[in-house]
Amino acid sequence: MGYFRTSFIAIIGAPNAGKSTLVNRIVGQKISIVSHKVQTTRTLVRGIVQVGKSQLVFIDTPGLSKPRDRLERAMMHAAWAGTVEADAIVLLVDARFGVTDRVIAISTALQAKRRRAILALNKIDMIRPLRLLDIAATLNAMGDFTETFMLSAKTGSGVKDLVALLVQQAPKGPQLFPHDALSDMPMRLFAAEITREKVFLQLHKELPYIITVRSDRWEERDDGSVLLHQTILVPRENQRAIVLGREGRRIKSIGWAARQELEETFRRRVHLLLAVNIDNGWRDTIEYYREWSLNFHA
Ligand SMILES: Nc1nc2c(ncn2[C@@H]2O[C@H](COP(=O)(O)OP(=O)(O)OP(=O)(O)O)[C@@H](O)[C@H]2O)c(=O)[nH]1
Ligand SMILES: [Mg+2]
Repeated sequence: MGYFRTSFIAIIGAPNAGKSTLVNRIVGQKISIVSHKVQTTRTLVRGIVQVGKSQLVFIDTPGLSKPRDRLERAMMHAAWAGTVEADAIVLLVDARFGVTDRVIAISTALQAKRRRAILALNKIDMIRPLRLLDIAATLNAMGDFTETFMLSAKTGSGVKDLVALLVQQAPKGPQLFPHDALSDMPMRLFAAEITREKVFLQLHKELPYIITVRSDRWEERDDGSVLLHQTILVPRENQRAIVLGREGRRIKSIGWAARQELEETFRRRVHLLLAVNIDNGWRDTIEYYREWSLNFHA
């Protein structure tokens, strides 16, 4: 009675287009962190949904822009690598900004790689319908898109239609993940991502970019709770002081927000111990790249 179908779908686009929001929306649970700042996503994050006998694996990717250093180079490399393992590509565009140079560059790069993509205009809750038609027409005249969708990852409007098409187009294939799997990211790494998201939400300017978060210890306790030790790494002493805040208020607030979400995500009590250490070299340390499955030599 019908074959099993499996499809890998890469969601690509400029930073801040709403890629992670879309993947979370489709999966029905947060598996990839989101913020209002660009370059929140640092590596490939896979979100899984099963619809009947089709399993769709969505690959959330770092936003495509011009890399300025090793980490960003590795991020861009990962994003394009995500399209190589994908059966389908969705180019997600922030409709508020329309046809930007960044979007043109991505569309051109897709053509150079001879990959056709589905075009999805996002954030339609924020923009007039007429403007959308304009953007869709301009992009379709320029790039090679198989379909165009207009949606809002935030409200969910239009998302079902995109998923329905992807199910319909999924190629025959084996079931690769359990039917109820949501993501393939290890718990410790996702736990670090949750805290990193709070850093993105609560710290400003360049701070979120020069910081990383590491889960050092994950200890299961007899009472069912988890003791989690994490370290926030910052390059310099004065930045450490900012992360700590006056009388430790900032770090307390970051820790509080992270713990709330960790408890919700893992459905158990979490004791979170957050340290802030100085490490000037994490951006050039191969271990971090390995942990995130990023290519240090990209
Ligand atoms: N109004 C509105 N906001 C949205 C929508 N989708 C995403 N956002 C917001 O856009 C911002 C960026 O969302 P992300 O999902 O982090 O974007 P991203 O493309 O993953 O960004 P990077 O990982 O940095 O490349 C967040 O503040 C989201 O809440 C949408 O459909 N409507
Ligand atoms: Mg993202």
